[in-house]
Amino acid sequence: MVGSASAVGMEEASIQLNHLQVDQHPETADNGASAATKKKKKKKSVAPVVGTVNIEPKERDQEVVATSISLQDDEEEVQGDGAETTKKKKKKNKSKKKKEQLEQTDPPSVPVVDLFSSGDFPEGEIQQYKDDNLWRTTSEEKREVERLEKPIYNSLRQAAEVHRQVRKYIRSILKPGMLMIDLCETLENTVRKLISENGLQAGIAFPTGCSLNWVAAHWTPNSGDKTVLQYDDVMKLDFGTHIDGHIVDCAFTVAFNPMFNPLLEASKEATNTGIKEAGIDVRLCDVGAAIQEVMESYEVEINGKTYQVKSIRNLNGHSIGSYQIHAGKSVPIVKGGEQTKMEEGEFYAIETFGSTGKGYVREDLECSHYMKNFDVGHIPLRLPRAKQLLGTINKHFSTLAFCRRYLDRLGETKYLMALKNLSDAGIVQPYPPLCDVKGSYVSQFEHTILLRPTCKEVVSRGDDY
Ligand code: HZE
Ligand code: MN
Ligand code: MN
Repeated sequence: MVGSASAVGMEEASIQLNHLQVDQHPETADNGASAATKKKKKKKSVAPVVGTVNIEPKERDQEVVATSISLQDDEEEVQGDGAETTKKKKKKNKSKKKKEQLEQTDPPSVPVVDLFSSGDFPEGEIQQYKDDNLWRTTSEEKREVERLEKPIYNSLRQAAEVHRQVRKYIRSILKPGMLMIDLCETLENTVRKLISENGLQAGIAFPTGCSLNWVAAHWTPNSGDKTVLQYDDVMKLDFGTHIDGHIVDCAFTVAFNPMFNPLLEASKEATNTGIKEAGIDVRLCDVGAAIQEVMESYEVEINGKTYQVKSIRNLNGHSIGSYQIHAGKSVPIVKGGEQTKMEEGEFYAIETFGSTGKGYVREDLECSHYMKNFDVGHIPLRLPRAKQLLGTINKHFSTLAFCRRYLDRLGETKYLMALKNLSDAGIVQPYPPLCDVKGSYVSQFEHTILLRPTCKEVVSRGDDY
């Protein structure tokens, strides 16, 4: 689970990701420049807990709330006798330098490291393993293993907190009529700010999927695309964040027309079922069967025709490794899958796709997503353009996925032939859009979960989904 040499790429062999340390602590920053407002009270909230036995997670450090009222640093709100609210200068107390708590702005601009001064990010939803009679929860041996893994969990929790804050903001600005490319750039720039983007150590884990209608996955606009979001669209927003290669892969579906609600509910509940079913020594096929059962219990009426929602049989969840979005194990979303078992310490993306179409996807449309093949070693290249492009890919993405827009913003031009050469050489894999039949509608929900030794943690869980 550590950034391997192949994750960095052989051309950058001198860089040892797992030995690099980001030194970006909030305390070292001069904290003045931020436009953030300050508040006096810490708002505490607790992660939701499910399962037969409630295990109290530790309190979240603080919940971030965007406010419309901004107070100056040296002002506080005072309620007078009348109804009017006034602003009053506080006495500055230099001896009592109380650390005041930063809160998020609207639009969000405060890096999440600055919002959690302890350096500890909130735990996700904790679930007890099914049929576990608490022995894992209490085992001193298991708890010891977890203490060693704490820095990795914390990195994932930071990435997840960024995901929650970004999706909350994006939902608030989503409207029919928006250019898809503007939506993506706003989302991506918000991730960059909140995660304190820093080379390969913190940033976007893969391109913003915003696949529409019968396109299930892996569509993002290429530069110049004029697609506009419509009232009757069903959009899957699938975006990823990472800290030190620890990836959060998490997605939801947006529809403005409430006629699609049952389709969205189907995949939301199917994903929650997959999460509940997942566990150490659980067979992947059992997760798939449980998911399909729930998914296909839903019906949706679209323009007067009723559909039984289908699980898309050739899409699945997957294990996640460091700098590796798909680490090799697939979590089916229909019955009849593999008998392979989930194992302690693994990370998974649990995702399900519900469809009114065939329930089967094929590659179609112009490609936007690409990723280096994780297992490929150093391959000498003679074509100078391909060699140069590979240098850019290694430096900026390593084995993380990227899209054409990301190459454009780095100043790369006329790279399509070089990209084709890298793909023909087996170095880079294209990931084209995955489509069900034209005219159908697909919904998706996805969370990243940790199979911790003592419990299951739904790290990307929020109050939204
Ligand atoms: C990208 C990207 C986002 C996923 C993948 C995902 C992905 C990665 C299959 C994948 C399977 C086609 C790729 C992905 C992404 N999200 N599964 O969530 F470029 F921007 C790898 C694979 N492989 C076969 N073995 C090699 C890896 O998604 C499938 C749905
Ligand atoms: Mn995803
Ligand atoms: Mn995924």
